[in-house]
Amino acid sequence: MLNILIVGNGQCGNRILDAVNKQAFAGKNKFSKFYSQQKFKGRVETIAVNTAKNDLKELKYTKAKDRIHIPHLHGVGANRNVGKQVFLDNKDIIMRYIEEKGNFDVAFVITSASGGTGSSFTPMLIKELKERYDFPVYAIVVLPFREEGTLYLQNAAFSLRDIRESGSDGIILSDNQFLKQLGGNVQSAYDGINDMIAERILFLMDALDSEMMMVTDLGDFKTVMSGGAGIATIGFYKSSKDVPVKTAIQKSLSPAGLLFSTDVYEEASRAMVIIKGDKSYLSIDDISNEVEKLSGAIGHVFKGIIIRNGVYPQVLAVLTLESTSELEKLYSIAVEAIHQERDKKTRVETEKEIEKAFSQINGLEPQY
Ligand SMILES: Nc1nc2c(ncn2[C@@H]2O[C@H](COP(=O)(O)OP(=O)(O)OP(=O)(O)O)[C@@H](O)[C@H]2O)c(=O)[nH]1
Ligand SMILES: [Mg+2]
Repeated sequence: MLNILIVGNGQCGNRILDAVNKQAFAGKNKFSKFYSQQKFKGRVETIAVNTAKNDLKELKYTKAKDRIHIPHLHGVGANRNVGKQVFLDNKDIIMRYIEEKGNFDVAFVITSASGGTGSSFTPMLIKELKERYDFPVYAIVVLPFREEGTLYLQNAAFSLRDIRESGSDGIILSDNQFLKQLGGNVQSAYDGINDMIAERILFLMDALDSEMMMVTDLGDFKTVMSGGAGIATIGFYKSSKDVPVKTAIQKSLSPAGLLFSTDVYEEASRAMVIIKGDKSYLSIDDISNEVEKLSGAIGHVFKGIIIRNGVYPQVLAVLTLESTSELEKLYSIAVEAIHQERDKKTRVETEKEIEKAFSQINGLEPQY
């Protein structure tokens, strides 16, 4: 049985955490969150951290005692420098809170890369966790829509670098832009994306903590995540009818199954593929063939099988990447954004001219 810590930082992190709690409580009655056991097999502690009280209030499935409000007016307004200072000022409160939650075998920290609070708290929190504890810490990071503006783009570029340098054991990427096709308006797109990420996190926890026919465990996950460039993503497919398991595996690795744009066969470095379902749907030969295709292309692939009676085939694929052309593209847009902001700043400085203009009326009063 694993002890798992999941922290959601900032609005995006909070909301994905809430989606995890929602799905973990699914099927229980509506008051279950107040007293009943979670559906997780291991012990899972979830903590939502935010500077904005309203973001925390909006959560529906995360217990009030699992929310940490760091008072700072209304968030940090996408300013990561402010966010870093606020974290430092409140580090002891946050770390004490985690300490009191007991021992853990693994932690996940969820955040957007582009806001202010989550993207600045996350690398600093991971650094603290790594200094104090021995367990691995993984970041689950949401990339912005590319048209969200220059500040978000530059935050994404710097925060990803900070998270990578924080000592984190790996970064799992999910990309709002890539997943945009999912929903109509922004809110329903967010909800859809959050549910997708939550479903994968729960599947992963199940896979690391199950009595499986063919086993993958935390050790395998660590090995996968340590491969490649420290960047990973997750593929998933859940069939609603009896599709051949081979097709389900292929779909989990196809663009429609992934959280982030990559050509798995070109860019992946290591993988863990977990198949869940009723025994009658899971042909071991087909599974082996399909997994061998992947390992032939990329290297090592861990394979796990979870038998669940009456369940149609479901596949989760954790993939670490050794290169990513999509991230390179994001960084070149971010660089443009940084230049744009810098130019604007120098323009604003030359606008001190305006002060000069104003100074001409110093000492004068309007005459009527
Ligand atoms: N997938 C997903 N993305 C979200 C959600 N909420 C916000 N985002 C994305 O997150 C980024 C903004 O970051 P937030 O998490 O809102 O910012 P924050 O950490 O609260 O920081 P401040 O508000 O600046 O203090 C944008 O790129 C949004 O598109 C959500 O519920 N789901
Ligand atoms: Mg916020």
